[in-house]
Amino acid sequence: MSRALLSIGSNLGDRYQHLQQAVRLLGESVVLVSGVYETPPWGDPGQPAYLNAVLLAVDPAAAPHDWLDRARACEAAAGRVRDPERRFGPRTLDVDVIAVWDADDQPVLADDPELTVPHPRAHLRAFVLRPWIDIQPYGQLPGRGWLTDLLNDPALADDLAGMTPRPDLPLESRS
Ligand code: A4P
Ligand code: MG
Repeated sequence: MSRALLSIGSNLGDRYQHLQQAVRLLGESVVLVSGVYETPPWGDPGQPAYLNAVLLAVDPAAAPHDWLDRARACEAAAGRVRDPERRFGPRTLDVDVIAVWDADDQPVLADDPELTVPHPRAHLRAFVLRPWIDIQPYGQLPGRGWLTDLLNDPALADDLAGMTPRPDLPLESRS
C-alpha cells in the first residue's frame, strides 16, 4: 500500500488541458484533487505564470519509485522537453512527487537523486502548500511540520499573495 502527494504544474501551451490530462492518466489511484491556482513562476522569473494543483493518490501495489515513473509518463504525454540550461524554466507539464507514505501511514524518506522524498523544495513553495491545504487542512509535510505553519512563513508571503484561485478551471477525480 502506498499513498502519494503529487504536485502538477504547467506554464506552456494549453495549461488547463495539460493538468486535466495528468489527472486522467493517473486514473483510478487519484482520490483527492485540489483547486487550480494561477501562480507566479518560482525559481526563474522570466517565464509565464503557471497553473498548479496537487493530487492525493493511493495504490496498494505502488512502490515509491512507481510514483516517479507515473509522474514522468504524464510529463512525456504532455510532450515535455527538458532544457538542461534552465532547471526551473518553462514546461508543458511538471509532475513532482512531494511525499509518499507506506502501508502503515509512515512517511517514506529517500535521499536518492532519482527520487528524493519528501521533495526537498516543497516547504519553500506556496504553489504546493496552498493547494495541498485545500484537500488536507490538517496535513503535515513530513520532516517539516504543519502545512498551515509552513504557509505562514514570511518568506512565502509574496508568492502566496501573487496566487489566484481559478475555480473556473476545475479538475475532477473519478473516485
Ligand atoms: N527527482 C528527485 N526527487 C524527485 C521528486 N520527489 N519528484 C529527480 C520528482 N523528481 C524527482 O527532475 C530532475 C530530477 O529530479 C529527475 O531526474 C528526477 O528523477 P526533472 O523533472 O527532470 O527536472 P525539473 O522538474 O526541471 O527540475 P526540478 O529540480 O525537479 O524542478 P522542479 O523542482 O520540478 O521545479 N513555478 C511555479 N509557479 N509552478 C511550478 O510548478 N515548477 C518548477 C519546476 C519551477 N517553478 C515553478 C514550478
Ligand atoms: Mg520536476
